[in-house]
Parts: sequence; structure tokens; C-alpha cells
Amino acid sequence: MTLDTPITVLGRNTSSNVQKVMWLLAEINRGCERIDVGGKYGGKKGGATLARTRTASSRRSIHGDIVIWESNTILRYLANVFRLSELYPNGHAERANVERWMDWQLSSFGPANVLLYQSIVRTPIAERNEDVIEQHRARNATHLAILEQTPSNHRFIAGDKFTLGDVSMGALVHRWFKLSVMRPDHPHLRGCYDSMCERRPFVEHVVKIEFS
Ligand SMILES: N[C@@H](CCC(=O)N[C@@H](CS)C(=O)NCC(=O)O)C(=O)O
Repeated sequence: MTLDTPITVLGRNTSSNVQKVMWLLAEINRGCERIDVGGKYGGKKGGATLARTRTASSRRSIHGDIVIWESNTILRYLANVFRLSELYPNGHAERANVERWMDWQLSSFGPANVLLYQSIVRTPIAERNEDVIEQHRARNATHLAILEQTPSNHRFIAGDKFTLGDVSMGALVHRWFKLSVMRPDHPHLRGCYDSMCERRPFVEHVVKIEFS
């Protein structure tokens, strides 16, 4: 496997987990083939895959003989292969600072955000339950208050630099700001989101993709 080995991503471009992988690849000008899998395209629903064969299920990416699933693992894999030390620092403390946001996205904010998204976007209007939506909204706001409390002079999620922390969180933060829900005033988070929106790959692979 070389740095030029073609990359295939299996997954829908409407999945936040696929969007983060596509966003990172675009940030580093690395082309890939993306194959629709999951949701209305069939196969397992859900995340990204860096994948090996066209018959592989979703949630994978393929790079030569390497098959990887779990979107944050794919981000770390790409960062290691392409030596993206700006985005994924080598220093232990700096790396832990980035990784904690990736873990927090996966374990805390992500599940809450997906439930809010599903309760609105993926629920027919006639079946939407305002109480359920409000519970999910409140839970998201509580999670995001944690992020809001990190030093407010930070331009990005994990500090002054753009990192995998932003890539991991970006699609979900976008959903939070674009869903029609009441949001507390979170100026730091809003600043991070504005910084993401200045990046063309984020706009291409997240902002421009219709909610579905
Ligand atoms: N943890 C997996 C993804 C698992 C998965 O896709 N779960 C669905 C919920 S069942 C999800 O988070 N979907 C996000 C979306 O559709 O935007 C990953 O990070 O690749």
C-alpha cells in the first residue's frame, strides 16, 4: 500500500459519520470513490467505511487491502497514513486534547444529537412528538454547555487550531444550528461553527447536503 492507493468510502453522504470522512479527505485533497450504502440504498444503516469490496456492508472504508470501520477510527487512520500532525498532533497532551472531543462526540454528544435529528428529520410530520423532541433538544443543550465552557478564546473545538476534533464534531454541530429548535446562546460554539463554515470542504460535504 502506498500513499497513492485508491480509497473507497462506503456510505450515504447524508450520514454524519460518512460526512466526517469525506470532509477530512477533501481537506487533504485526497480523492476517493464513495459508494452509497445504507438507508434507502440498502445494507446496514449508519456510518462510514473505508472499504475493500463493492459488496462490503456500510460503515467501512477500503484502502488497498485495509478495511476499516468506525468513522473516528477512519479519521485517525487517515491522519496516521498521511501524517497529518497538524490535525492530529504527535505530542501526548495535545493528542489527548483532540481525542477527548472525538470520544465525547462518539459517547455523549453524538447519540443525543442523532436522537434529536431522527425525532425531527427522520420522523414523518404526523408522527412527530413535541415532548420527545423537547427532551432531546434539552439533552443536546446540556451537552453543548460543556463544550461552551472550554476557553472562549478558542477558535476551534480543541483549541486555536483546526483538528480532528472539529472534523469529528462538525456535522453534528451543523445539525444543531440548522434544526428548527430553540438554542441557548452559545457564542463560543457559534464561533467554532463559523470557523468550520469558512472551510470549503466542510461546506461541500456537510453544509450543502440536504437533511434526510
Ligand atoms: N459508530 C459508527 C456509526 C454507527 C451509526 O452509524 N449509527 C447511526 C445511528 S444507528 C448514526 O449515528 N447515524 C448518523 C447519521 O445517520 O447521521 C461510526 O462512527 O462509523
